[in-house]
Amino acid sequence: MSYVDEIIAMVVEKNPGEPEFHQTVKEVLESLRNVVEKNEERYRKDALLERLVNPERQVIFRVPWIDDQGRVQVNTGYRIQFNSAIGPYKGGIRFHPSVNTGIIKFLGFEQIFKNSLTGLPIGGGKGGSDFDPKGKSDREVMVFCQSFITELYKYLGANIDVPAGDIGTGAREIGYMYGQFKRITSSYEGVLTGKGLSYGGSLARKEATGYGIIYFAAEMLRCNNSDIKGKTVSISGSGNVAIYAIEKTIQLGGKPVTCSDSNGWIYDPEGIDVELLKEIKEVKRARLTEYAAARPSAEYHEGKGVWSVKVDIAIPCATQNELQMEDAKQLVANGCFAVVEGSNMPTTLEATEYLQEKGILFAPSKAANAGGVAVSALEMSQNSERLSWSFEEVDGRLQKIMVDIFHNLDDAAREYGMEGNYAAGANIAGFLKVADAMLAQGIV
Ligand code: NDP
Ligand code: 2IT
Repeated sequence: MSYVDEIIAMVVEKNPGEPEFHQTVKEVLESLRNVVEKNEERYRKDALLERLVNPERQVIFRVPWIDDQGRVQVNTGYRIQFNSAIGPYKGGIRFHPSVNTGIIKFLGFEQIFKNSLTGLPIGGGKGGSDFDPKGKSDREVMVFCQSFITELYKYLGANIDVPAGDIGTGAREIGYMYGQFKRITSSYEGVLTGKGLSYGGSLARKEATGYGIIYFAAEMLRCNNSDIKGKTVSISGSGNVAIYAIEKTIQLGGKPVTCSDSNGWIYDPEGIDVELLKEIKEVKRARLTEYAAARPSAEYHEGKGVWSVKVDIAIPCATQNELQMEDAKQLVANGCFAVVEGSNMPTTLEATEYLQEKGILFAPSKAANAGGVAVSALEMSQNSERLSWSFEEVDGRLQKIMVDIFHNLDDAAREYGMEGNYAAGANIAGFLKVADAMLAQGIV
């Protein structure tokens, strides 16, 4: 059995009931076959792949809190510090009822390579809880966040582990966690990113993931003799990532015609009204039915269906495995020519293979959505030097980072004989830097 196959089999055996983690390990390691074969002796000697797929540290803890009825609620908290070869652990915190060990492990593993691709000194980590902020009062969210960080703070630090937002965790939650961290430690440090602008946050962090996705897409299209201008685009989700991907698409002359939440989806043939969407999601925290009610051109549909709309470009921005084989077939049949992954691992393995076989331009999430964590790393830099950069400064750096990521993975794919396979290029380029650092640092 090859080294790669041995490791995949070991991961499946040693991590039962964690299908998302198996999926990412398979996806990454399969595309590293050529690289691993070239260096097999050295990698085996140092058990490089065994160490890569085993998190450096995993913390799982109880999060008790009291709801508005005076009842005690108990959730589970997680932080997986996956790899610190190139910098302190860095990655988001997800609050969603579906969160479990396998989901946090998949997100943490992806984060290692994503963070490496940014070119900035950040290692990979991820955390979260099965807590659902939806429908909770502000007080309930606050006391939950305080309880969560009261346990987790022991493992955090500006040079140790720096969490940020993800699904269900935005500026409100980061603020409550930051306040409690500061209270417990008496230390004012850049220990979380995505902070509010009045207490150490970075301009353009809120926009960074969505804008970065579109900057990446624009460069990929440019290098394939195309353009976003004049293209129709389907986007899923209606959270932080979706909203700013929609906004930048419009700014670059494209027309986003869909968005979704966990209840249903919108088709708006005149183009999504992003200001209305922001008002409903960021201010009112309401459902998409309100969008349809306020916008005569929009249709609201219950359930799933965003990928059934005829578009040129599809950009999933909600959650993992939201774009499946049937969706991929429908997109191709409708003439879609590019899929840009905004959410983490939105496309199943078989749907990815199908899209690639059909010659669809396919931008993998660990590259396309790296703008969020990249600007988080810029927030860390600003906190370290106790200065704040202008929006233009941060946005300019973000654009350059996204363009550089595209060329880095495009070059890596070519060098290893997989031209145009951007998913493989991202895995190879991300891996090589981390592997080099791990080998240099000895058996740790
Ligand atoms: P938000 O919580 O702001 O928004 C998530 C959106 O996706 C909501 O519209 C939500 O609907 C929908 N959604 C979430 N889970 C499901 C589900 N199981 N089924 C259907 N719809 C769902 O999160 P973000 O926008 O921050 O994150 C979106 C994706 O982008 C995630 O994969 C995240 O990991 C990834 N990402 C985020 C980054 C960031 O900086 N925030 C950076 C890089 C990647 P509803 O409100 O009804 O639940
Ligand atoms: O998936 C991700 O890259 C994030 N949720 C952002 C992580 C971060 O540290 O900004």
